[in-house]
Amino acid sequence: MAHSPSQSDGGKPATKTQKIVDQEVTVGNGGEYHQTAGENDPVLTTAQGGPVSDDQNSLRIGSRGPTAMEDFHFREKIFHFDHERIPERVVHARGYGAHGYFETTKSLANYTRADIFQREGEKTPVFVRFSTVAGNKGSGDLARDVRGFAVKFYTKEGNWDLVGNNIPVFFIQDAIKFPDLIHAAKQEPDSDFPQAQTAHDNFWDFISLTPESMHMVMWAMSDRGIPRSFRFMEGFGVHTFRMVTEDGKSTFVKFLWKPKLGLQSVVWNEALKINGADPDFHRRDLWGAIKSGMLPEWELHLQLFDEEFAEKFEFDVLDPTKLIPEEDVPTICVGRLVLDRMPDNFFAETEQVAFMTQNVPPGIDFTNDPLLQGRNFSYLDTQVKRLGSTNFSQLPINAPKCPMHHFQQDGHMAFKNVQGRANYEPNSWDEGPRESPQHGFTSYNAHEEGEKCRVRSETFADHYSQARQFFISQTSTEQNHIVDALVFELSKVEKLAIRKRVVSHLLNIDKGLAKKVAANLGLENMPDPAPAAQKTRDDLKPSDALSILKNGPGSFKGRKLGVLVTDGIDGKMFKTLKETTEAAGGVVEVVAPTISGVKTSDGETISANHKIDGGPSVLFDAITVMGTPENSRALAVEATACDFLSDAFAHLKFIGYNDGAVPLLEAAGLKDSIKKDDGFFAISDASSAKTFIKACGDLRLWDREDKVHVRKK
Ligand code: HDE
Repeated sequence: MAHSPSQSDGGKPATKTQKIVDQEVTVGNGGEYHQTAGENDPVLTTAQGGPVSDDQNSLRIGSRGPTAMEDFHFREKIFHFDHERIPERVVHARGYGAHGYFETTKSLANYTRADIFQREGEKTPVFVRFSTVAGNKGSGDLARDVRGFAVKFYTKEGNWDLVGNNIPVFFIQDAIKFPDLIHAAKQEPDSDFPQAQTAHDNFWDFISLTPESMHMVMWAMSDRGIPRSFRFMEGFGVHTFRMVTEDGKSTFVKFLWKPKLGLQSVVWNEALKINGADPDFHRRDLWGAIKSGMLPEWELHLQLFDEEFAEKFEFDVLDPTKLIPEEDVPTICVGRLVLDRMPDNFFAETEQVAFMTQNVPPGIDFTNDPLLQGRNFSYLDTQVKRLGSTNFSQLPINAPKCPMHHFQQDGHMAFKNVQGRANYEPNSWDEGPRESPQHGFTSYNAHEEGEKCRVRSETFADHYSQARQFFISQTSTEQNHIVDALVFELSKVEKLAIRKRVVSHLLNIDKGLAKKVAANLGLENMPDPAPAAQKTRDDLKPSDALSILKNGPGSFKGRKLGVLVTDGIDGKMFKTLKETTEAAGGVVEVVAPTISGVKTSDGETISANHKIDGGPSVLFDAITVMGTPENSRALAVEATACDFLSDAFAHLKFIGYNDGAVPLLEAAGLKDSIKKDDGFFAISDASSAKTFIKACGDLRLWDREDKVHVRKK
């Protein structure tokens, strides 16, 4: 059948959901494939609804002649394609989102009139978008970077956007510095590289000239900058907000999200390799978890405090480069966030979602944090630029789910407009909405007066004490990682003066840290400490909440075991290992020499998730290798199979193995380690499989690090 027109249904819009099926295709005269609509299939139409007969060939004059201008289907198709892109976000361009709900578990009626916090058990729909900050939309997920953690609550009193990060403090104290910070962090303007990384001169030049950034630099250089996945990271509202009651009483509040699965990050060399093996690692993780019913969950914690505490706290609660240690103001858990549904369409939802810090419901209010004040100005502007019309709030992902009545009208792409005669108020037509002093948003009645001035408050002047407190709160492993990260980044900085200037700040944080960084950079002369407005306090106590390793999971729940297999293995043992992993809440993925999988000794097929060169061990939290001696020897020739094992070892992972796999472990250079290293587990029965998976709950064997990594003391 050649060039047969599709069956027409008179241009009715398609009603059937599109699905991928094994369709019969016919080949046309010119060799092109046609899939024509059957009796019950939706008919392809133009955007105007006109049925399309041929979507493979444009209209032309003679089979080898010019294209006719009257081909409206071709014109419309190409025109629309040409306009598919919208500007990516100037920051946080790369992101991934999901739907879910927030359940209030503790009433806050004594602190706020916000409806969302009144009733225990109340569920509020949410959309959450996670992101990196500096990279472009197509950059890798494992960039060392801050992660955005933005939550849109569709409350009964309008949308509340809590637009936070996975780090509780920020680089700068005043929003006026934000363009400079971001310019410096992103690609350099002449070369347009490096993208999605801060390891370059411009960033460290700016940072070293901006001492207020030092606290956040410590966080970004810690393993917080390379989370294992969105599911294993915390979120923070950063600023101090207010909660306000019906009768106008205000309480300060900080918002914190704590993941139910505990905190986890990857190691840096692994991050570099994940970006190559699977740049969508974090996206795939969230997608896979939600689609398989392992719903990610966080608890919402609050730190509530009053003016009296704010007065006596050693730092200014309006300063976004400072946090309040949980030891000073313990957190209380007031709700849970569960993500249970991926968007139907990435662009419509995740790309077009518009978060704005100024979206707050009655009962939640701002403080004078100068960064928050600046953000409240910026976010509305950016949405108009990005989404192209003031009517972006009418898009389904942005529209409130509560009733909405206002007199805003018209503009580009308005599809909801005022009905009736009255489009203003007050009016005497007895039509339309009216303001409500009882229910409407009222600002906290703060008393403000002062001289107009461009100054930074003296109370913001201590830039190093909390940076030090963060550093001393880390385990020695985590401290070493901070050293390594600083050394990595500064080794990419070409100007020696900039490297030295950074070290001069580190001297104000911790002398040992500065010394190690200087030694590993090979700096011959230690610089003088940077001039400091205030001397670093050494009386701040370590805070356990600031460490990832002190807040790990202790179980393998939600994690992934990669099992490298060869033909001829014991199928029952594989099954036992899989069941043991799944019983602990983990997932098994199979890596095999070919994607069709392997045959067990019983002749059964174990299908593969990855061919060996596409499934490196960096994609897994722990690994097991199972083989027969002969097939292991044969596989040892494959370099990626050896990399699978040696990388897992270098990345401090727990390694399970059966006897038959030993030749492969030996080929990977791990012969001695099998016996000496505590991270190897021989798996031969249900009990040894259980012991192995239990050990995997520790996630890494940190003690191995000194054997695989050289660092000057
Ligand atoms: Fe943002 N930020 N930001 N930011 N921010 C944006 O809004 C801005 C800041 C954060 O998933 C932009 O829609 C200024 C702190 C997240 O869509 C823009 C300042 C924190 C997201 C903007 C800050 C954040 C953004 C870019 C300094 C943590 C992604 C696109 C005063 C508390 C939201 C957009 C999403 C996005 C401005 C600082 C978090 C330009 C001016 C501090 C998670 O409006």
